[in-house]
Amino acid sequence: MNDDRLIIRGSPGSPYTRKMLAALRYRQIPYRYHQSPDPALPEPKVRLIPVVYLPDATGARQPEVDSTPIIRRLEHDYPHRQIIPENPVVGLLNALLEDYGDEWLTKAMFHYRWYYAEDIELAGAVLPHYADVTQTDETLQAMKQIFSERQINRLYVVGSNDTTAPVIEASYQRCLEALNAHLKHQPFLLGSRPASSDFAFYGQLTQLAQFDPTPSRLTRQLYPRIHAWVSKCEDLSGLEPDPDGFLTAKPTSASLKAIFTEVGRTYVPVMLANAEAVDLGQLEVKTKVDGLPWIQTPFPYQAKCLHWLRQEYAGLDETERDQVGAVINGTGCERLFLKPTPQRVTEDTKHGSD
Ligand SMILES: N[C@@H](CCC(=O)N[C@@H](CS)C(=O)NCC(=O)O)C(=O)O
Repeated sequence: MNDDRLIIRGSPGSPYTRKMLAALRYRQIPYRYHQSPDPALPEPKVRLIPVVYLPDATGARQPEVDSTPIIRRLEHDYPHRQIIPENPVVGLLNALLEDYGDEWLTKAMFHYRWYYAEDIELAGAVLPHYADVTQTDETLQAMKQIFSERQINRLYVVGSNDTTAPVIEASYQRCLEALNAHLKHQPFLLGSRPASSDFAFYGQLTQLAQFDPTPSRLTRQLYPRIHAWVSKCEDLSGLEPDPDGFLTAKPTSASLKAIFTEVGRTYVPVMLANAEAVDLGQLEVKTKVDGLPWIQTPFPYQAKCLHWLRQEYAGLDETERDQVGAVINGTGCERLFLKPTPQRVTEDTKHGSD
């Protein structure tokens, strides 16, 4: 039998896998979910999950990693129930929020999981089972040790350290506050239907709000609405989207602006400082976030993300830029687009976030 369902390989503990799966479910795209490698399928060049196997020009399945471009390719291949708003202004706002979810919220996710003893203990105990629940207790115990040590040693990748811990944690809490206030008015970030940015937030929050003890306790206690939102977003296959469900080009809601204010306060200075450090070949990113020091190893993939966002902004006409400005001016996000300097774009990709 010819099975042309899409194949996705990933793991329940991977926020980007959860992002991709939820997007596929909402989009009603038939898929097969593999939770371990299939020797019959090629491995991607960059060893990340999720891996989505997409047909090339000859119909052969090719492994692709990186949820953001994969989502855009699927918009083209399956033109129903789309999650990239057609309006270029709302599209840009969505791209920015998606990137914040993928590249900033993931710092909180990885930080909480591998920084505190209680969280390390749970992740270390549970995650190795995802490869195979029938492994012996001895093997699982050995995996716990190896995997935890490896991940703790990689905290530097997302910029989690003793200096940045207070910034990351305060930012997670403010993000929840802003999201909670926004969800009082509308079910999704950009209207009454979900966009790719919702799935980006959802992916990270499957772990932060529902798995890792420290951040999930906080989320459950203070923001039950967000806990529920995450559960609802898991399977939106039955939601009938209103064709006009995305915000119009002039989204004016104060609660949306508050989310962008949070983005501008944390993600923006770090993305700008990181891109500059990558561009200048520096060994350290050093900046201030919210008046507090931020130090991390440069992350070339995130410089590439900034480049993509600037490219999208550069494609807007004058009126559209003014409309974007009406939402983001004064939030700090406008700084991303002040000086579209050419970036040195490298071929690496990000890694290390589950
Ligand atoms: N930008 C990628 C990020 C994917 C990513 O970082 N995946 C993590 C798991 S959530 C990973 O595979 N890390 C490498 C590892 O754990 O070995 C995406 O959006 O898909």
